[in-house]
Amino acid sequence: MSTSRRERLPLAAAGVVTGLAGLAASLLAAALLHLPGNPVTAVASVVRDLTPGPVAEALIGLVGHADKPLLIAGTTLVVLLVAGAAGVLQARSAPLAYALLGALGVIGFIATSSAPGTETGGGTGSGGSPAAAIPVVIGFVVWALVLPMLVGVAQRYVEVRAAPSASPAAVGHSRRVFLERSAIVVVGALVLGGASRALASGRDRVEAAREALRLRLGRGTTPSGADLGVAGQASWRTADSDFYLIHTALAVPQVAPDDWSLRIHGMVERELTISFAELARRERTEDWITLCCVSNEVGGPLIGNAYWSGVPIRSLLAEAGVKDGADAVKQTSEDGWTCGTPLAALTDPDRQAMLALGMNGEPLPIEHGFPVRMVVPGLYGYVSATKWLVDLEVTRFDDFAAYWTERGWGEKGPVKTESRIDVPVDGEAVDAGRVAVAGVAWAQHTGIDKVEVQLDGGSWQDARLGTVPGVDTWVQWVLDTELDAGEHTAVVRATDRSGYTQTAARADVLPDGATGWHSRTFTVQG
Ligand SMILES: Nc1nc2c(c(=O)[nH]1)N[C@H]1C(S)=C(S)[C@@H](COP(=O)(O)O)O[C@H]1N2
Ligand SMILES: [Mo]
Repeated sequence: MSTSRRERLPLAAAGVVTGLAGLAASLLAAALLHLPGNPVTAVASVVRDLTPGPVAEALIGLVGHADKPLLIAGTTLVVLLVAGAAGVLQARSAPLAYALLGALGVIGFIATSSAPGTETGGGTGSGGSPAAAIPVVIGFVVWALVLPMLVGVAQRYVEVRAAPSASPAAVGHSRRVFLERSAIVVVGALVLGGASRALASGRDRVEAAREALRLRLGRGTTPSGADLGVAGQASWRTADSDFYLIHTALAVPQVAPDDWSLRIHGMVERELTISFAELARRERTEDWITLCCVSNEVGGPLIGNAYWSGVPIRSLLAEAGVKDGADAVKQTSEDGWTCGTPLAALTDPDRQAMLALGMNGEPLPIEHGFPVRMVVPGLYGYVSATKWLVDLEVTRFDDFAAYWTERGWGEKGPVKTESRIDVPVDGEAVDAGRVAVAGVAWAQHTGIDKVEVQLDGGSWQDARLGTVPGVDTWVQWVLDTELDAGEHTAVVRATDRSGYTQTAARADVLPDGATGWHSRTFTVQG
């Protein structure tokens, strides 16, 4: 049964209106979750990335700086057209309409999850980026709920109008019902859209405040010889955009410096409350420090090295006056996450534990804890690196449990000595001749003494180490070797400056960090 154009129009209109509602709902969800993008911008950026270079250049030549708004408008238009088609389809076959919507949802899902995202929830680390998919799912649900309702009244109107016996009053009534319902959905969509704009401007406001800060932060110069420059090896300094992200917050807290203050209390002589301006005026410390996550599997990516600038925690604790008997500092973030750090690690004059304001020469990126986070050399992030820090309580380990320790993770989290092979990657086919096996090794606050590589079960060979500025960072290593054609396996192990050589015994990340040797198997081409 084919529908005429006259019949299709109200159905398509119902579909488009429903599409608006779905889009508005997913924009609002994205804004509520403080995600960096939303399904529309994600799809638009995939379209941009898939557009062949010359075509993109020609288009940009044509429209100039309007390219981004046009891309987003174009993507929105396509989504609404598909939504209109789904409206027409819904009247004939609901499953087909949902399949069409579902396909659109899947595209949105793939686009959002391929955009650089955040690891949230689930353990202190690993896992996909579930938050990024939530807006797509919410948009889809709203769409799927509104569609049958609106198409139903549109269809009723079409039928009444087409019936030979219909009175003008009956036609008018069904039209009115259809228009009223559509208007309600449109108004709802506008309200949701407006709310999402308002929320997004909250993030923009904090971002603007961040960019307006003038903190005189050192960027740090990579020591010469630290970067061995092997292709595929993790760069010694981790760029902010490549730095792993771990937090339980689904919505990244948005804290403007002017609204921030830190309370230091508990077992202290004098309780302190410090504003951001006061903190920024204090004496600073800066250092290269490698941060890693206890959830990092052997060979995993949850580690990064940056130049951090901030205020020594030691000086603040001294000012507050720590009372006898305390052995821990409990931290609380703006979003209520908690962690506990051994007091000794924070008062140790040889350890640059800091309230960090800067990362690689810029104010902290919002998702890395803006405006203030903790950084403590030598400890896993979950027991030391509180982001969006607002509260420090001097206390005793016996008197509290922190977020992850309540969930079975170790109370104290000193970083375990580990090493990782970056190249060759597993299954890689490398050219015959000299092969560089290279990676990183770390034992923060102890330092790496030696890295050894074992090829095909042979003897351990010393790798060449990059230079490091101290004991708090990872070190790059490389072994240049000649290998015959065929399959090869490389294993790496590090020895730290306490003389400890990494154990081969595999331990799971739970409760206090993985152990074991990382290995890679690759092929040398004949
Ligand atoms: N507020 C808050 N701070 C937090 C966390 C968190 O969930 N919430 N996770 C911690 C963990 S487990 C790690 S490994 C580090 C990660 O810091 P990054 O996201 O800047 O790499 O932050 C720590 N600080
Ligand atoms: Mo972590």
